[in-house]
Amino acid sequence: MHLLALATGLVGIANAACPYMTGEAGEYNPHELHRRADGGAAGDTEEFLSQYYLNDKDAFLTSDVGGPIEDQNSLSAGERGPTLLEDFIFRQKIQHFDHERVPERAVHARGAGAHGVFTSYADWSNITAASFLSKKDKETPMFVRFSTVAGSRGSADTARDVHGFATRFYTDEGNFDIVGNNIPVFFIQDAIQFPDLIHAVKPSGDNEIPQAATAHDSAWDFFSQQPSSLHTLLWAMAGHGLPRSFRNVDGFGVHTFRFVTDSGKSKLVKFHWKGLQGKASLVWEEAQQISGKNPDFLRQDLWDAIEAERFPEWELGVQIMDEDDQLRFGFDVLDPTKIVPEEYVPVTKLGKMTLNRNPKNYFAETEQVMFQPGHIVRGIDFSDDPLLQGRLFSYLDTQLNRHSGPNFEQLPINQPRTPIHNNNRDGAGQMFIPLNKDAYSPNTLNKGSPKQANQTVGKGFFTTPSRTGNGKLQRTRSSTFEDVWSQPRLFWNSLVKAEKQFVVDAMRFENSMVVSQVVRENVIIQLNRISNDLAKRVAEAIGVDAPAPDDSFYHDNTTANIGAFGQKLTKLEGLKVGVLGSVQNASSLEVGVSLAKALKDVGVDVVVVAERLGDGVDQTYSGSDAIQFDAVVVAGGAEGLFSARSFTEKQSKASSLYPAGRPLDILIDAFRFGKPVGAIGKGVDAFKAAQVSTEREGVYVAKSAGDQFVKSIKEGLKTFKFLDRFALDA
Ligand code: HDE
Repeated sequence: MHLLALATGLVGIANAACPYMTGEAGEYNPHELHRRADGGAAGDTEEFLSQYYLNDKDAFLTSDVGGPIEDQNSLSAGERGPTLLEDFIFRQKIQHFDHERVPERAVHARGAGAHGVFTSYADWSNITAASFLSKKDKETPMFVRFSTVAGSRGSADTARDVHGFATRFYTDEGNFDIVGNNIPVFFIQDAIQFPDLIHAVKPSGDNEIPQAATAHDSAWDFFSQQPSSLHTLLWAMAGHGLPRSFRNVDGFGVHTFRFVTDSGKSKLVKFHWKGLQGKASLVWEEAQQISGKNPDFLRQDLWDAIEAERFPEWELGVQIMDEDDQLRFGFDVLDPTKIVPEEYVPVTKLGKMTLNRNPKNYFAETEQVMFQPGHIVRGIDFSDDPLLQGRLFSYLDTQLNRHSGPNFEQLPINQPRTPIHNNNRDGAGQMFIPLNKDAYSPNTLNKGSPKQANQTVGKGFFTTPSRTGNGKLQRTRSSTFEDVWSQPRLFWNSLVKAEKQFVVDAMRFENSMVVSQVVRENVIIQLNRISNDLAKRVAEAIGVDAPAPDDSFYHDNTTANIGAFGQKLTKLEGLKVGVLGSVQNASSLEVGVSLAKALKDVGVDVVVVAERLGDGVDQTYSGSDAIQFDAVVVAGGAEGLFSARSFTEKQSKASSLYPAGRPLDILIDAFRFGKPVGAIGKGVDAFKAAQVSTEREGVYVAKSAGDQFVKSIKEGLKTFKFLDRFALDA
């Protein structure tokens, strides 16, 4: 085995003045933008898409071909007779309905989209000719779709899964997509294995169980037979699989790409989206409850944040490496199961993306957007990563299946904001009316147009001049891809104790669903190559003997910036504090009012919960659970609702407006899910009933909701999860 040459005690390299940033460059000859019928430039996505908006305000109902209709009843022969085939209104309506669905995405079927804008921090023309990076403050419209991978379109947002982070730049030189994930590595190294991975992870072939979950035999059978999956698996189990919000994830291009300058110089790059909100994840118990009670948890959060103009932001960064660096770090940078530790190559921030507008129509935009790793622009090029190479075929191919023809790039959400001129013709759903009857090249009859561009004339796309390809044809995995255990161990070594526990807990849960003893044993064999501690702790819970350590696999290296927990949030916008009050005591509801005022400046919403709606109550106990809040405060005056649960006749009567014990459940769950909790005045009695010590970290008690209390709650929200609440293995 070829072990990583990672030095121990990696030292962070300050991301100081960037060596690649240059001053303002001259104008970059942007291609002409699409023009609207009224002559206005449509660089802005909304302005462009608004050409296609269909507004039904104050209009008559019409057929698909424009005739006004009245279609509330079908046409029948006689009042009680059969419906007539002649009824074109009926036929059109039903036929359209029958064809409303397109195939959902084979993977990443469930997602949520948003429009935004990218702003370049500088002129980056010394590292790439990409025009959207050619000038400081240059703006480029964007569309982004976040997703889960395994679940079908109707599954839940908070299934434990890798999350898609697909971004499109509508640049003035065509569309550029970074179709990435919230985890920087992938399960396999060669695209030919993708169907195997997905068949293993998706529900069983006979009964389609379980939905959106890897907790079943086939998934773990594959993972244990294909150990290249271990690194990604660890990231997913550690918390990155359960983000609190799409706004709290980072994104990664995963593969190594290339930047190419106008003069043909190239560098290898890895793309990163670094969230300016900070990372936050859920814990498993919490995520499971959310899946049942609010399957739309993540899409709702994104939608609400944008509606409230709390626009989430990410910085686009790149790790920049020389062409000669491909094997320099002790692993192959073309291997998509590897990160390049930031200690080796820091991330250079190129610009910022702000998501600032919700789609108008889910199907037309979010469902029909078609990302492709093959959508690249001049100045960006591929690498020979075999996973990327395969994706270049798959995404194009799958679009043909989803949209029954080759014209899907003409859909409004997919159209580039640059004019399209080529000799592609016809096909289902052609939206343009091509005027050039001589659709071939070379031609003289249309004066040679559309003309071929090249690197200088027309500024055409060009491949990195230094790229070469030769060698014997062979079906082999590169020997430089062999070591698939060192980096999972690097990841494991770098987690804090509670995160390690989450990984252990997740593996115990998932494998406890695995029926085959052989599969469970194989899983432990692989985990033992990462860490004997991990393997033993999981083995103990799943009926497998503890393995002996295998020192030939182990090292003590660590790296920074890989955890999902333990870093403070940088923005609190859109987080929710639940104030548990009672309509029997008006002053308890007042606590909500004063907290709402005090937390407004940081964009935190306060939700007042009581027995029934009205009088300043936002939600009832019957409709509330701890999962809806990022912090919970018990207001003085509501303590009477928190008697220890006894199910006496008296208590059932007292709580007939909501399930017995609900207020106490909210407090206990909030505490055990690691959230900040607090009490005002007599509200502290609730903590006695909950048997929670007010001495614990993240538990705040005060006489009134004054400045000190508010400060504590804000600090608690920044910490987000109090990791001491989770029991660790001895
Ligand atoms: Fe995908 N992937 N993928 N994938 N992927 C799809 O394309 C595929 C991979 C990713 O929001 C599909 O339009 C293959 C890595 C995202 O619309 C499909 C391989 C990464 C999305 C497909 C991979 C991704 C997809 C399904 C192995 C992170 C959702 C429908 C070679 C870098 C995009 C579709 C959206 C979607 C194939 C591996 C991310 C079937 C063959 C690695 C974010 O074409």
